[in-house]
Amino acid sequence: MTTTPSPVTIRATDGPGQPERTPQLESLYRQFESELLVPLWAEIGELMPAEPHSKAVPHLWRWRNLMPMAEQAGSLVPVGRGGERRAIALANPGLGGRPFATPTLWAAIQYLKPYEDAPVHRHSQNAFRFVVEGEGVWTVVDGDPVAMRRGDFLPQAGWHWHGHHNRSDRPMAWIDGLDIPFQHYTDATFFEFGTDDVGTREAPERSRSERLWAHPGLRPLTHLTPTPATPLLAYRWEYTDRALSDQLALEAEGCTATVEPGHAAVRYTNPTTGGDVLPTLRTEFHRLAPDTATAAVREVGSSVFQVFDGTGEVTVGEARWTVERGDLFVVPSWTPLSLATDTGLDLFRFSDTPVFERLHLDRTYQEGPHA
Ligand code: GTQ
Ligand code: FE2
Repeated sequence: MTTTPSPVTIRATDGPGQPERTPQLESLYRQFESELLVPLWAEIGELMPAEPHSKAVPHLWRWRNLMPMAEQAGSLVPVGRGGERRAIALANPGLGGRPFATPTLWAAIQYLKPYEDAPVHRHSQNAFRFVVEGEGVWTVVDGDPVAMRRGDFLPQAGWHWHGHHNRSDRPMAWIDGLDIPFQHYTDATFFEFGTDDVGTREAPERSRSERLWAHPGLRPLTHLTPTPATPLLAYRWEYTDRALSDQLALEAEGCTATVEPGHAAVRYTNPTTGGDVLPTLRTEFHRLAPDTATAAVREVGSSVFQVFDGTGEVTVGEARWTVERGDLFVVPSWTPLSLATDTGLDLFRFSDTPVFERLHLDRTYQEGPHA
């Protein structure tokens, strides 16, 4: 008779509070294994550490390496029903080869050739696009065509129909952020196919969502009920850029406007609540003035950054990189992050912080000033 090996392996460990390793103990452990039981004392160090030790590691992906591969995918890989998107995900080296940038976040480069369509679908995952270069693609969300251009942030809440359409004679690449790993690990994922064609060839300058919602401080009286995700489908670069340059100018005039000297920052928000744009994702834009260094900060939860402009030095835990336009890097939970720049540095950031805040598991720790 063959016995199926137990998926449980108990490692005997030494140390305070650990049992003496006798043959009787080994025999008890084999009984535990065959009955699918695991004692806390063998796992406590990993399961209940004093503070988070992420399996994800700090990592940097260079835009100048990603783009040529996205272009090659453009000539080798069709975009259509089944594969759905020509999207290439960042796989954190600490996460076992899964296409996950962090335990909760998906980050991918997506590429569409001239006049290509990515078919309509919807899913429970929350998503957004951020554009570091190029233009010409309209993302069509529930039939509303939204132009994508450099610097624009385009959120798209879960369970809304969406497809993408390249209206131009040039290819375009951008990044996608989604909560795919979070919904995967928690078994919360739903998905549905829509039409193969994005349906509309309209390419309006302004989407219907912007005409309704993109007026600062003005709420349409027809839409006074708060919604869990933002109804605004495009946060345009001209507003983000001006908000950040105004913060730095106000700081120079002696007003409190920056998070620390030379460090301007904005959060993209849902105009119906003032909270985060998407239930699971926080998105921000940070601008460091020339010759600025930030204090090291640790936070519960993970982030992905993309350099939008400028150059700088990024330190994440033990890792340190010199970064430039388009580069993407990961900050795992509770790993200190500090930034420094001579030239000035513009950074887009997304994180899973809303999940932790909602569950009252959020913590932040600011270390001393950056040396
Ligand atoms: O553009 O709809 O990177 O559904 C991953 C899943 C992009 C998208 C991704 C998606 C999309
Ligand atoms: Fe999608």
